[in-house]
Amino acid sequence: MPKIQQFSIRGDNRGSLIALECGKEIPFAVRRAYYIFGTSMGVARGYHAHKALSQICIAVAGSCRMILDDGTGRSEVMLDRPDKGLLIRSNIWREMHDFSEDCVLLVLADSIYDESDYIRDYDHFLEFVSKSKLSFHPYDMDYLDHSWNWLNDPETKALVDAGDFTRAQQRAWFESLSGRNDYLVWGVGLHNQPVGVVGLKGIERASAEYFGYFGEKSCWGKGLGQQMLDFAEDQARQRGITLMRLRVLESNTRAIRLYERLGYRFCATQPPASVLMVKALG
Ligand code: T46
Repeated sequence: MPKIQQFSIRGDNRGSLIALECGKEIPFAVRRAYYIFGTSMGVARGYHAHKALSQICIAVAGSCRMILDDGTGRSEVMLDRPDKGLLIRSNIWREMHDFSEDCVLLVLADSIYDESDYIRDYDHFLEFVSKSKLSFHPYDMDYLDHSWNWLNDPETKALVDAGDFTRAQQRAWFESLSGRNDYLVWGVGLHNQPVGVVGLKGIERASAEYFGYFGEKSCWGKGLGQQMLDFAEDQARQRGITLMRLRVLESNTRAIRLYERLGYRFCATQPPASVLMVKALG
């Protein structure tokens, strides 16, 4: 579960230097930095999760032990080197222990401070993650039927920028899937109910285009989109894909904010109303 970013040390005979750039070593736009230091012996910190925040923690001096918990299991990471960054996404309970006297823990965050983003009670955290855990399934006839309804809703259709298609064309597309190696699609579920679709298209060699949407509007604005992207990126990495593209309507500012937060950068505009964003998968 813990994602460690290894940073390059640019050293010479005068000493060492580490440079961190957004979009390279830091997979999001940094909007805040803070550092924790002078922690008294035996004091533990943290004991909370974030609903949306992503952060990278670096022990630029000294060491501390981090415990991360995703609601299903715990893991530990010793942060004891300035060239090691620990990426902590949302919905992860964190605890910090065993601070060395000289520890300076630098934290780079993708948002400004917002107390309402904290979950400071462990039972509340467990409830929050279990309520909002998406599941991913083979795209079957049931999802095909749901997609028909979802993509015939004018609001969803406009947001997804889907063209017109008939039921027969949709069926022919579905039947073509098993023979294609440039296209992958999964159904997305919440509490065992179909709620959306996620996939990779235009797969060629090391690059692919991400697509995903929630057909069930009850899922909109709940901060669930990150799980779809995490899933698609994992699937892409497993297939040796190193460059992810995506297209989004310029007017879909909520989605653009999420993509930026997860490390996607504007690459080009796609007339009449879309933008192309890209991300190098680490
Ligand atoms: C996290 C871990 C790794 C602010 O006013 N602005 C800030 O940006 C932050 C981070 C904190 N504060 C205030 C809020 C509290 O009154 O500073 C005080 C200490 O914060 P907290 O008790 O949340 O500190 P930690 O060390 O338990 O947790 C911090 C971060 O809050 C948290 O996001 O992931 O470090």
